[in-house]
Amino acid sequence: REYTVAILGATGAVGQRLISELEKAAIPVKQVKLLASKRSAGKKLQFKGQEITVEEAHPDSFTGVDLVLSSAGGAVSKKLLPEAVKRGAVCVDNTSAFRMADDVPLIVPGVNDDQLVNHHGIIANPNCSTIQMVAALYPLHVKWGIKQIIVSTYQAVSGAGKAAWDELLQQAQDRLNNQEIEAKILPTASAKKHYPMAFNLLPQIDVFEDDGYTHEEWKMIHETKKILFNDQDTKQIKVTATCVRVPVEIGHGETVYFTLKDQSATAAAIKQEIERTPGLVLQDDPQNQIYPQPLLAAGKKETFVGRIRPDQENPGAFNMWVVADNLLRGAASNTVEIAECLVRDNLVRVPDK
Ligand code: A2P
Ligand code: 11C
Repeated sequence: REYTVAILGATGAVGQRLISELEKAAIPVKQVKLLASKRSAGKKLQFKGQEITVEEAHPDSFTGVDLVLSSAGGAVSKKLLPEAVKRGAVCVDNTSAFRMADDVPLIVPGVNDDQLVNHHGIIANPNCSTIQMVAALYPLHVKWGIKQIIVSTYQAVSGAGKAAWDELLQQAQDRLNNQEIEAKILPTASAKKHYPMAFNLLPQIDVFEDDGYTHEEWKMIHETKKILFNDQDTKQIKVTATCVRVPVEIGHGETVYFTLKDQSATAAAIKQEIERTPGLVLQDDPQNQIYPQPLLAAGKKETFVGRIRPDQENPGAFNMWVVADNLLRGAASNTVEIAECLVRDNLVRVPDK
């Protein structure tokens, strides 16, 4: 079987990578449709050396489409993906629009792709900072059982989209030219106030919830529980997060403190598990200053793990440092890998209600 694939948000930071990941994917592609907003209609992009004209996305764009890979923001997904499903397309969505819905599997391939069989037309790709943490913790969870996670993130600006990324570069240039810095987008476009990102740190990603946590922190907590525990007895695992935006272009970093149920784990055994898990790369040699860095992870699909060490005070507790390309591992590669699993398992079909 060959598939007609639509990429929704094809002109965005993630959308461009969806195109290049689909080019390399184990998916027989019959035709590709590139969809974006009215602003981009008529723009030409390439797929496997062939020129394709970007079209404005509307419900009928999905007629005849088998598979949608979407990354055009939550509001666009909410409006258009149910229309795509109505027209028979299976959608892998990179936004937060449907992630916590009961009938929507939230998938990290290699961790819980066995859940794909339960889909009803929409499959959600988790938040980028959740994916890399869950990918690194999963083999440890299988072997020793995770009890608690305390994570702090150092997140690149590209996570906030192309316009935010451009804003950082402009601010850095203006600062070096001794010109005034303008802040219009970060920490998040919908916020009342905007602050400079260049040469600064912003402890706000997305909007604040009433409890004082940001929505990004909320996502890390709840998505992690849904993925690792499939919503069953999520009280078994405690997760808390602090998310910080840093002036890095690509690559989220995370310090992850975790405690294990089985106290027989050692740092050496944890390193061995990381090393033998496909998709994870161990970079952990302090004597030779080997550790993961965003500049080294950018452009790669793997999750990089290092600085693994036991807590000196609490038995069964460890610290580690996890880095991944947020646009690839945290978004486009994960989405395309989900699509590959759907093709592999013959699940590119919308089940009858
Ligand atoms: P466009 O380039 O035409 O604005 P990013 O996350 O990098 O900001 O990218 C967002 C993506 O979502 C872009 O491809 C953008 O297209 C697309 N997009 C934004 N609004 C809409 C919309 N109303 N309908 C379809 N695509 C949209
Ligand atoms: C960021 N993690 O770095 C966000 C971007 O829920 O898919 C991804 C938002 C999401 O700003």
